[in-house]
Amino acid sequence: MKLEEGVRYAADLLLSLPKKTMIRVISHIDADGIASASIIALALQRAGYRYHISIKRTDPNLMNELEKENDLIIFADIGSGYLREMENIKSNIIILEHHLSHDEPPSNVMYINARLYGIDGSKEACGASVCYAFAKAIDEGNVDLSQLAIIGMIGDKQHFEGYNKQILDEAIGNGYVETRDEYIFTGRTLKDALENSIEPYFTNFQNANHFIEEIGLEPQKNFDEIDEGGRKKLLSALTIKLIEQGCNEIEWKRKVVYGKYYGNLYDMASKFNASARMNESGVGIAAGMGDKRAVEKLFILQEKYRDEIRKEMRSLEKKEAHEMKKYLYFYTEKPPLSGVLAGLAVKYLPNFNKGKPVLAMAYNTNTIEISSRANNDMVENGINLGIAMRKAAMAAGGSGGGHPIAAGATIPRENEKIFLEELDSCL
Ligand SMILES: [Mn+2]
Repeated sequence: MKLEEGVRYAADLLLSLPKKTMIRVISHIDADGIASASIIALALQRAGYRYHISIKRTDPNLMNELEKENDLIIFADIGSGYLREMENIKSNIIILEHHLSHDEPPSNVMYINARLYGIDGSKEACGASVCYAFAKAIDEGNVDLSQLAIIGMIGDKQHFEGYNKQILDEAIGNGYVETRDEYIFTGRTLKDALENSIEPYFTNFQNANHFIEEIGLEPQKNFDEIDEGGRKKLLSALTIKLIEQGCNEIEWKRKVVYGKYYGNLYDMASKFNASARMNESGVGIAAGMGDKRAVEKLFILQEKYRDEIRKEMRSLEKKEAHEMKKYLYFYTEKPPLSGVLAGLAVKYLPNFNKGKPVLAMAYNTNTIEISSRANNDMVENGINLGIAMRKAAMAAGGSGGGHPIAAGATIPRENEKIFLEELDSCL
């Protein structure tokens, strides 16, 4: 069966309910989850249903917090980890997913996972891709929601391949998005671009004036005002700098996708992500649903979020990594930032770039939240963080999992040592 047929059944189940029925929607707390929730909300609204959305992190208590009585619950970009517990919920459930599952769905659950249809759920379809397929099964006219699906793909760092490519082509074909090749610094002064850049992250750039003047350019000039020769000089100096930082995946130009309603979709994905990390997912969803004021609020959230990341990165630059045989780790006091910090550290910080995955550990009252990140080379050499983190977390009385290149875990505080050692032998 194809994904399009799978979602057809799910759409039929929804449409069998009378209009105005309240549909419960649970989605994941990241950019893909917010894009997914926005797609579902718009599709339900257009079809005449009411809805109540909650954005959740994957937490062992997730199912306990759910009210028991519902006509229909839709899980979007989350749910694969709770199949067994769903048996105890007295309502029908539709799951729209792309994460790995280790269990079979019970009879009250319609489980639509891209992976069950021969699609690679880590690259070729995200939660929002599957939600988009569902929205189109509800109404063919929902093609404009392809823009949100693409925001989800970008948020989950997926590829425009397979099913995702199909959505992108459909979006372009219907005039909802267009792509342009752009320099990553387009539209900003050199000083701003270098000091505020997070992807890529430049070490020692609290003040970049000296670096810019040394190659004969003016810090206050806009990147677009510089002639081709000046740009070449700048980009080659920055390439050398990044190589010195240990980073070899450098892209100065990229294919930027612009959406008719949402502008630069990379930027919107980063805004959705910021709203999730700053605990303001509702603002992200409102923006996803087209609220102009929410878009303005998102801009402010994004600035705050980026400021926090830069602050943490500046202090990480000076920190010494704890080194194990197979990985490195550090402690952070910012649990919501742990994933992004680990990812930036493994990529851009010489003191953390040693050919091993990097973990960020954040203490909560009784638990430790752990995020781990690798790079493409490590994954090609057989590293699978999703499997290793899951095993090590279970050995430490916690839970965990994710993708080969990025995974997370939560464990009881007292079992930190067990976890660290178990992970060293799993990797
Ligand atoms: Mn996702």
